Amino acid sequence: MESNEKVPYVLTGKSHTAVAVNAAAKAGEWIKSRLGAYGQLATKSSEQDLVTEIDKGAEQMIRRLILTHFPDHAILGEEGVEPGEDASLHALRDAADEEYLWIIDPIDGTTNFVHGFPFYSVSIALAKDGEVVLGVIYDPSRDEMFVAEKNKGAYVHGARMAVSREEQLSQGLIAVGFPADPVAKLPINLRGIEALAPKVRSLRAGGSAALHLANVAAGRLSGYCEVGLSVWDVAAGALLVAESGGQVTDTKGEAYNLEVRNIVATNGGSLHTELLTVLKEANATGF
Ligand code: 2AM
Ligand code: CA
Repeated sequence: MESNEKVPYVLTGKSHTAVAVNAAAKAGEWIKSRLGAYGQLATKSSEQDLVTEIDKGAEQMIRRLILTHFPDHAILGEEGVEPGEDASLHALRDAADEEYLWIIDPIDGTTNFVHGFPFYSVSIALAKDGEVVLGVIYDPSRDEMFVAEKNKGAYVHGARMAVSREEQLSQGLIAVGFPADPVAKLPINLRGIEALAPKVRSLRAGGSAALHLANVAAGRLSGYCEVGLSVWDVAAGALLVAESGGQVTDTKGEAYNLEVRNIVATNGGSLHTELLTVLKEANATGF
């Protein structure tokens, strides 16, 4: 192989992890190749909630790859579910009895993808008996593959990841979000943003929940919080953060589970507690 030739993310064998990594890499490469050529743009639950043919095509691609290897597994994908909060919760509850449930977001950060802003990702998680055991997030723009297996740590480019070490919010770089629901969720997040801004080193809003979580896991962000997300936005990233030594809870401080929509993920410890307190005092937990 020539030294400048790209090494593809192809794992041999058909373990759950190999299939997830290969599916994320294949979908990610295709998505990136279609940047700026996404065809028709449609909206879902609101004017801010975008979907393209690339989202749907990528989900199909990932579904097919998974079912080729694991035909009896269940799949919950963003583009296979009706838009809206209740629909996604119902879909999750319908799948609650499945032993193996794959949870897919073919493009997390579709708005960025549409605008050509290079911060979007493919997110694939596998839950066994309702608990996430595998999380894979691929960032095509930076060609970074984030992989976590339950109790086996989290890796990027094959190197073990660890969360950052800031202990105080005042030293923290914290990511937040502007959710696609402008009526119910945006005002809650804005209260949190206003309360956090003067207390942190700085805030960032990249526009992909999954990539925020991957970057918390990699120690590049101290934490991330957002109210009103869906299971496919956070399932893989939650395991990445936990396996990197961080902490993932809802905005009340309860441990992460698949139904959590209001998320706080940090490097853990006192910074996590501080962030929860700020959100509570600002009436920005979403509960
Ligand atoms: P998406 O690009 O897959 O839609 C940005 O704040 C985050 O919110 C992104 O991760 C984005 O994911 C997610 N998001 C966008 N629309 C959403 C919706 N209707 N419900 C929940 N999350 C949404
Ligand atoms: Ca999506």
